[in-house]
Amino acid sequence: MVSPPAASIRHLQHPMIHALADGIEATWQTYLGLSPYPLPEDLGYVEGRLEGERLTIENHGYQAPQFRKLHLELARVGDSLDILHCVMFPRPEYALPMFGCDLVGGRGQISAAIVDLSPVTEDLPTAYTHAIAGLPQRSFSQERDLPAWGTIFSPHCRFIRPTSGEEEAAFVQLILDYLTLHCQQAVATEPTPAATAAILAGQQRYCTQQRQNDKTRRVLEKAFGVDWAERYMTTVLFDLPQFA
Ligand code: BLA
Repeated sequence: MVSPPAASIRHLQHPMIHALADGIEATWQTYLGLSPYPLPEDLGYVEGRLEGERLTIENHGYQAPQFRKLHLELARVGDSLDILHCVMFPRPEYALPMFGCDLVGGRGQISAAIVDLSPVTEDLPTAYTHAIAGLPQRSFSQERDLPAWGTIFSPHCRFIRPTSGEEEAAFVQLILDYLTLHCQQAVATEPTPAATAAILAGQQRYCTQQRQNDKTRRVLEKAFGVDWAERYMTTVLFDLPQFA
């Protein structure tokens, strides 16, 4: 068991972000054997300034037998921008997709809510597509288009702008459904060491594409500078194992 920190910026964030952060951690605790993941020492909790506003970043890192790194990041720019970012990096002996989600919003409105189980080798395992097909159908009034770098995402990727508290709650549930089935599949998966090189290449491709998200990069560059943003994106947000 890993206890949540006593104080967390989620208490100040948009309620959708607070609810999802709690739900992600509860799901991890329920299904996975967690231990702490050491983040680069100076990057666990970070404060900077973005156009006169304070940018606060709070990182939570865990690992599990099937996962090299479970990363939940909460960030807040003044009172105007709230962010939740979560990526689960499987150990490279496990042929598992990448779970990723991002919530971005400000001033009471979430503008971007995205979740995917992204394949790293060919298509998603059939057990995943069956499990996803069994989930409740959910529709949202504002679907958003993926950016050009989003070639890594699966056909099951959902990207919306929620338009009501009901849609916010439904999207949190959709994300937790994807997360739950991923944890259930992962603990039932045997490692395949022979596939390690192909899996690592797929994770590398995922990270290369994600690092092209200029919207994320711009927020980090404005607050911390170009070099810091590059280091943060390559060592904390989208890193690979040291031996890769
Ligand atoms: C969009 N991400 C954004 C936006 C901002 C950030 C400001 C624009 C919001 C909007 O278009 O409404 C910022 N996101 C951040 C920052 C961090 C962050 C600063 O996570 C971390 C410090 N992004 C991810 C992951 C996915 C992802 C894991 O980190 C998907 C699995 C997707 N974010 C994503 C996408 C967009 C986005 C697809 C829209 C990009 C676009 O429309 O160009």
